[in-house]
Amino acid sequence: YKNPYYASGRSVNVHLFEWKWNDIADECERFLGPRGFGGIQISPPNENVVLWTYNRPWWERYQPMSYVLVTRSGDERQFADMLRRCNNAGVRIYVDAIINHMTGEPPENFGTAGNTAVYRDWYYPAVPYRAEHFNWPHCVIDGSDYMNNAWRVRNCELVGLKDLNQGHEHTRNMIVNFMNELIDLGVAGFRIDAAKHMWPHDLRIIYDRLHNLNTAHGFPANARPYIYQEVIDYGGEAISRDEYTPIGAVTEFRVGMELSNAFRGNNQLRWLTSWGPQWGLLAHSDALTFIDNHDNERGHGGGGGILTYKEPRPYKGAIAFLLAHPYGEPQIMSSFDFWDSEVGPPMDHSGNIISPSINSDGTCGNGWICQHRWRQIYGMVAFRNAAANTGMNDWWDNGSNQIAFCRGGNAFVAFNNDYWDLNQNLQTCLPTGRYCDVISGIKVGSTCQGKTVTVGNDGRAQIQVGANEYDMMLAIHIGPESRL
Ligand code: QV4
Repeated sequence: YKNPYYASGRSVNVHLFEWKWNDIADECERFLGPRGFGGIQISPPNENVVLWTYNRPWWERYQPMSYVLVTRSGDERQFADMLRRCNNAGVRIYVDAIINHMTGEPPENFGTAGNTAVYRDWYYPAVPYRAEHFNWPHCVIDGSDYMNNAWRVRNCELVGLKDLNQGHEHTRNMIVNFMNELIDLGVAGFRIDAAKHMWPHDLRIIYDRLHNLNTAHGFPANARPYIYQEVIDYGGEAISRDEYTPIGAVTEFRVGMELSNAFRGNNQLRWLTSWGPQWGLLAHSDALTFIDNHDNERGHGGGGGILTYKEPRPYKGAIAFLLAHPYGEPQIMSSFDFWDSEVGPPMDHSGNIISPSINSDGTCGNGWICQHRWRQIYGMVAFRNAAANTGMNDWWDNGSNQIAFCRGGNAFVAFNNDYWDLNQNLQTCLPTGRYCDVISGIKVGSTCQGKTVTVGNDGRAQIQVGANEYDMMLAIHIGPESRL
């Protein structure tokens, strides 16, 4: 369950938060496929309650009404078409699976596929679930439970969301059937929402009943779905991330916390020489790594202080480090613009999601941020692909916030988060030649629009990153995007 089964030569998962299936299919063919992205995390594909009361917040999708594949992102036909087109483009799809709970007791009672429920009776006819399929006695998690009561965190409701009992055979069957339908349609794996709120032994039974990935979509025989479980663990709680690593990968929230802290200038970059498990992080193969996610970029789910698109310079620095370093399986966020933590995606008066437009410079419009289309970010995706499975070597630092390292003999990166310029002769580990920095500009034909770096016979080059430059890093590699 810990292999994302990316197509060969690819890496990096991008969360296309609230995107429509048709737009994702287009994005796979016109951008993500050609740029070497490995996969996409999509918003929940199953029916959710419609909440006009709150002007259709993004979080209505975390309140399932049924497992019917109809949402604001599209219907089952569009979903299947997206899978076919993205898998053909070499880009895998991972589903955000909401299997801990159903709705709360919202003021409205219509789902995106037109189904209803009897909330007071825990009755969801379109699944079907009845009261006996939920955890009893009824209780709601208190803040203090996280510190001292693992049982209540798993058996009581998360913010009043009706809490399914994954120990019940019928409940498990409904969940397994839902997930297997998605696997058969071509998905490569799942983000398990609210995994902390479910018992690991119940989850294991569910995972073990999942089908192998669909070979008709290009997966190898006997491939198991990639599973990354949402467990927020900054330490000190009754439930630990380590209870979940025996059954799948886990979201490593400490990565975003530590790198946000460092790239904000609150911890010297030189300490990153030991980045990885020595920082108290999960083992490499257990960790799904990221800076921000859809919750903490807007202050949901606790743990503030995370860099987001709203602080672009340090954010891009942190993401560049995340993608340059071999540790973990990285994911990047692709957001819509928001001014309020509850507001949903760009939509028209009927509640239909408005598609992102693509500007002439390749960035997005219509309210979509599209971090994955930022040059500094997609440039680092190509860097990571060129680095392939090499390790980190030839670390250099100035004893402060200027650092540099190589990825085998394939790639080189330098960062300058000091208030003075970086201007050093450094070992790049690259073959002699000229390279285009993928941060300050792109290569167009055979010309470099950004900085050019000349590597000598000894692998060394003069590296310059001024303190007042637009970006704090420089990255070169052996791939066609950088080699001149
Ligand atoms: C309200 C009150 C509760 C009360 C309840 C009673 O706040 O105190 O008990 O009414 O009915 C929405 C509202 C929330 C409301 C709840 C139920 O925001 O105010 O409770 O609905 O009606 C997202 C949002 C939540 C949202 C939820 C469902 O973040 O605000 O709740 O969707 O729509 C912990 C968990 C972690 C979780 C994180 C947010 O350990 O698992 O909190 N993260 C995941 C997702 C997240 C999602 C959920 C879990 C739930 O990433 O996006 O919550 O699926 O850290």
